[in-house]
Amino acid sequence: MAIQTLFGSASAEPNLLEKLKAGIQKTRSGLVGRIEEVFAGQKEIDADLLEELEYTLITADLGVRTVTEILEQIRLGLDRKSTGGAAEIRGLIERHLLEVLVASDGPMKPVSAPPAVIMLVGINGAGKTTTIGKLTHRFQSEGRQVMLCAADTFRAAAMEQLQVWADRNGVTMIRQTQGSDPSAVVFDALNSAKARKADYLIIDTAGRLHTKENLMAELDKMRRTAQRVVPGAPHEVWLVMDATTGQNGLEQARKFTGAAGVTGIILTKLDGTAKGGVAVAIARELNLPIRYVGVGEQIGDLLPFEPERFVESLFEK
Ligand SMILES: Nc1nc2c(ncn2[C@@H]2O[C@H](COP(=O)(O)OP(=O)(O)OP(=O)(O)O)[C@@H](O)[C@H]2O)c(=O)[nH]1
Ligand SMILES: [Mg+2]
Repeated sequence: MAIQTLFGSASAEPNLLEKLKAGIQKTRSGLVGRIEEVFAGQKEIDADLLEELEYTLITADLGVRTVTEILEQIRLGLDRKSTGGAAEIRGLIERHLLEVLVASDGPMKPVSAPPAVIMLVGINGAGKTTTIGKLTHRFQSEGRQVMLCAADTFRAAAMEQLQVWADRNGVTMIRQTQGSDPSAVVFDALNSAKARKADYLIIDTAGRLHTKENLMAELDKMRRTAQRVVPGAPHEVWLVMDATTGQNGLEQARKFTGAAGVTGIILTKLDGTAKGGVAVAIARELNLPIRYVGVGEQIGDLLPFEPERFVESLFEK
């Protein structure tokens, strides 16, 4: 089993599927477990049962459009007598979720000359800084040299928090004093990363509300600064989204994708919610690939996302 990286594919850890299953256990029981319950003891698939099924899918936060399509397909199948039992309906749901996730998925554009510059953006507390700590660990285990850029110069203790992750991973972090212009830190860090021939430079940004236009413009300035030092940078801008916020996060996300040139999603805190189905709604509504999912607070709790593996980990017994 291989996983995709910005420098080509790498071999995945052998127990990736098991880790994913454990990480999304709440969603497994909240979605697939409840689908089983809907069918349990029912001999006939009638209107009541379909309504209950619809309710279950909606509560799992899959998104109304996807749920409506699934129900239409089931009804059509029943009319034509091509869909009969629980197993078939379950298979139909699984296939449809995969189809939706695949439609917004796509490979990362490989970076030909390092440093690969990745910027993480998102609202306050989504998990950006923690995710950078985990990404660093992951990239290092893929044999890459990583550097960090502390461009959250706003919040007190933000730089210290990132420094803890830098120390834990034994990597260099570029910082300035609190309150300095984030773009100036980006400029310094990119030059450093170039000089030291780092493979990755990961930029931590301050959490911000999508409604603050000056702060959104600041992200754009950081991108333009990066571009001046390393053509093509930032190669990836990942929007970090908290899965427990569910579909309420979609409106914020749309603003970020518009203002910050987001290229992919990292969905955090999947371990803490039964509404992990929101991955489907997010990928679909933003039409962006999900790159990683966060399944805990520890350094190893960030897993690469891949539609087939995700759906399999949800439905596999
Ligand atoms: N359970 C769980 N907790 C997580 C996950 N990712 C992050 N967290 C926790 O979420 C909290 C916020 O994480 P941060 O990394 O500080 O979030 P941030 O986006 O950098 O926050 P700001 O810099 O304030 O915008 C911390 O307590 C993390 O440990 C995850 O995948 N699962
Ligand atoms: Mg942070």
